[in-house]
Amino acid sequence: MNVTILGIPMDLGAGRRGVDMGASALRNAHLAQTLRDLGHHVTDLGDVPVALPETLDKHAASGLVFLDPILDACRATAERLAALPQGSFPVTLGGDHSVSMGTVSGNARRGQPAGGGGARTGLLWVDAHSDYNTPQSSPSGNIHGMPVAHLTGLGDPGLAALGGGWTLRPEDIVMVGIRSVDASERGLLREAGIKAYTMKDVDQLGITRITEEALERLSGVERLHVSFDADALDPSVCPGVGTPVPGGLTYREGHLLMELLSESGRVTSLDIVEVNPVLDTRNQTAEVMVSMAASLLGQRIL
Ligand code: B3U
Ligand code: MN
Ligand code: MN
Repeated sequence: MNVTILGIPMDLGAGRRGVDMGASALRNAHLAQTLRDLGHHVTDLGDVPVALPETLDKHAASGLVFLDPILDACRATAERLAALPQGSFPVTLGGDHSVSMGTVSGNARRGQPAGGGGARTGLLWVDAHSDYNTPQSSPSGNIHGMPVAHLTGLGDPGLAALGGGWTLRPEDIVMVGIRSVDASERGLLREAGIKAYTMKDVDQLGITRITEEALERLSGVERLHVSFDADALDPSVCPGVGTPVPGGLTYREGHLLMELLSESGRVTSLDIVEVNPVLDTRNQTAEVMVSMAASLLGQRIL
């Protein structure tokens, strides 16, 4: 496969500094070479330009923290991804999870005529958090807790317009690993009818059944994007994250999920986000996330 790596070194959407170094940490953990060793043709496009928080006024034009520079970075990300050749498999490296408003929109728009919206896209959101807050519901005001809501057209009109008129259908979203949802966010998720597998579901049903159900539910989509937040995995596996939540996916559950998705042959793009080297132990989180990408992209034991 032609794999294209693109970094978005942004921590403007997070409450803590440091995830801007995540893309660099993943490269340092030999992402490109690992994927080349699996037989892929890998091109690294480098990073999308992202403003440094030290150079910015937090609340420049509106009430949302760093809204304008986040919009700029997401727009630039979406444009780069939309312009890639059809059939390439983008691996996008965050950055905090607000980058996914750009990655999902750009991947949906690739190969579509200008102004033609986007391809019907399924989203597998692997995360401790559902990231379905709007600016109104958010208790923190951090935009990395809001990307999925904006992808479905809710929230700030500028962020919701990143798809250029295209939005994600709530029925095309499946979440896995969820164990932290804010009270008003829960209501929004219910209203939208988004399918979310919590850690309770993981314990009761197991990853195999969940993956099968998710793929069945998403059987009608043309493209399938996996957005993998490192905090979906247990903090003992991935300590380098800004908002760790106990009781996460084990190393084995994470790999099994990626292996089953790989076997399905359905996934067309991947995000790796929320890796925070400042909080990590000897780059462990980046190394684990590179191994997850390898499982998704065909690594087999035998
Ligand atoms: N739901 C909380 C916490 C949070 C969401 N995503 C992360 N943290 N990484 C919020 O701020 O919206
Ligand atoms: Mn997230
Ligand atoms: Mn998270």
